[in-house]
Amino acid sequence: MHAWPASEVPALPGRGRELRLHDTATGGLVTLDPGPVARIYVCGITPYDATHMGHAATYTAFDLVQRVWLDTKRQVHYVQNVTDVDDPLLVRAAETGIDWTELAERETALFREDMTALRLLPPRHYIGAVEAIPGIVPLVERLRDAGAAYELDGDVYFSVESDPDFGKVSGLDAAVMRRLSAERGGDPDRPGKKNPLDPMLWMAARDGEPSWDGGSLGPGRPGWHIECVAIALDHLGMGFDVQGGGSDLAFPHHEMGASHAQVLTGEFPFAKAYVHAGMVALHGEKMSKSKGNLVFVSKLRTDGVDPAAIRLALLAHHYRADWEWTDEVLAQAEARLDRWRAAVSRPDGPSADALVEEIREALADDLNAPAALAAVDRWAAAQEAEGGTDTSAPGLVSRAVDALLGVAL
Ligand code: 5CA
Ligand code: ZN
Repeated sequence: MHAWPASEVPALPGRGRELRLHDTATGGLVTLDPGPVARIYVCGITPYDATHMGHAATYTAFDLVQRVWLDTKRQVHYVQNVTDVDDPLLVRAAETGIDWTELAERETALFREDMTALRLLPPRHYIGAVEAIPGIVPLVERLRDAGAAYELDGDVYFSVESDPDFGKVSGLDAAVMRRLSAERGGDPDRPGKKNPLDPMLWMAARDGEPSWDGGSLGPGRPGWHIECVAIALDHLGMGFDVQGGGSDLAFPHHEMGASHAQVLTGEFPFAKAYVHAGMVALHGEKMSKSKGNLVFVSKLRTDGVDPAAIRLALLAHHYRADWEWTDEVLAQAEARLDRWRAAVSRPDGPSADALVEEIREALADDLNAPAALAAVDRWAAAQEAEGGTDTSAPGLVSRAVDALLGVAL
């Protein structure tokens, strides 16, 4: 699949700080130590509806990761998937009478436009589940042949007990895992499973549903977790730096993915850090396609909202916090954008060298975007109150806000 165009990332004087991120597996901050090429996998959308503010917030968090790394003069090898065949997509297609491939293509195209408008840097590899199937089948066969997977009425399940490190990503107890498995796409109550938590690797073809050649597995379609594992192993290999997504992916998705990969390769860990963004709510409930309480990026854009203001609204919240989208959040972001634009449109101003370092330090400290915004606010307030004589300052602020925060002033 093609991704979307990259916006320019201006180079800044000096060098950024090493990134510290909260890792779900260890429950604390880790200082990442990527090589010259940092490797990150961020779980992509299931394209059955448009991008909402929750998606946008999560992808913006991982965009900051890229920007901090780029500022340390590293390259970033970023991979993202599109779950372009899965139950929710097929259900929505059936409900609306739209062909499932058309629905997926339409919503993926809209996602690309939203990402471009929000200046989210594109992944180097943007891979659909369907195009990954030829790589998924041999992985499932290997797991089965190694005794780590078993068949149940033609479907193939992964045995969580085959991974001695199962449970280390989310650190949850079995009862919570079982509840989350039922809520998030698993089938803990299906009779005949060895362990209720075992996730499906390959689903045998169902009447009226799309299916693909599965070699010795028979025709069918892939399970959800193995999709991301196949794509990540193919493009990044084991031990990549960050696996990212919203907090609802910690279990079962990232837990199961890590287990699949660890059993397949005999290596540990799948990712060095598992990083999870908080959930954005609307009217007191998590924004979700299934509940339908959504604010869409594309709708705001159609209403004439500046994408830079949307981005500032997202950045005003720490990525790990759960927060609520309101009209007020957007209004505050629009006012901030106006203040910042006025401040950088003057020919001179207070020196901005310290500001650049403050933004760098804030973002390196577990992506503390609210602290970075507060630092820019202070510079803008000083500019408004007393101005300054540094003719390079407004340009430097524009470039820093663009390069590090992705906001075009
Ligand atoms: N295709 C899978 C990942 S492989 C999937 O979860 N797709 S999704 O469309 O449901 O979600 C895409 C990303 O947005 C995930 O990282 C998910 O955790 C995140 N997300 C979904 N809803 C919210 C929300 N309300 N707030 C924050 N992030 C969210
Ligand atoms: Zn995923």
